[in-house]
Amino acid sequence: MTDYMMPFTRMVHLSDGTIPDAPLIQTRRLSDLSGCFADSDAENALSAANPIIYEVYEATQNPEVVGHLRYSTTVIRPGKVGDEYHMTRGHYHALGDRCELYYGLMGEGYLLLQTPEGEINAQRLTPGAMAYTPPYWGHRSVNTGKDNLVLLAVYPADAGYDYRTIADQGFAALVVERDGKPEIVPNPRFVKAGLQPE
Ligand code: M6P
Ligand code: ZN
Repeated sequence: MTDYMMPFTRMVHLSDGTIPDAPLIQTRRLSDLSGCFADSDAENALSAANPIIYEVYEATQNPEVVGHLRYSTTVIRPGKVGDEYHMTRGHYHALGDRCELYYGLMGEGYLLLQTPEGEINAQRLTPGAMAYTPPYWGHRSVNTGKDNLVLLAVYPADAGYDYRTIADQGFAALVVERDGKPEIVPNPRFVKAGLQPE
């Protein structure tokens, strides 16, 4: 007999992106993003304060199997480390052929994507923007605004996370402030897939 899972609804507070009855809330501080920002002196200067960079409100703990979806909101606080804007750690999916949809709720920024070979793509995130991460693209979101960047993410529940590749490679591009405006510039420390850092 079919074992029916019960339907459910979660409310997203449209004033701040929080999900009050989220079964899991993850808080990512600067120390959780150790080595992600390019300017290590700026990172060290902020290490005592260890600010919150973003929070993830997991709306489901659906089983991590094909057929299910998971969804969450991400709230990225405004700010920079050196001249690099606050961002998520970023990941590839453990099952590389799984995709993801982001829906911008508040604030402004970018969904920054890359292939393992280092092709970069940036999709602007604003309220109402639906940005699609196709299979095999690594992805991270970046807050370039003065307020929180809030987005809803929906993805196959069996996608999983590969953080290792980003930790080893870095991202091929950085989103930095230049003359008061965001610019996407090459990351000199990026390591292409299959190559060892010098
Ligand atoms: C989005 C989704 C989540 C992810 C979160 C933070 O909400 O992509 O799956 O966990 O962003 O990103 P990261 O896991 O890279 O820190
Ligand atoms: Zn993802």
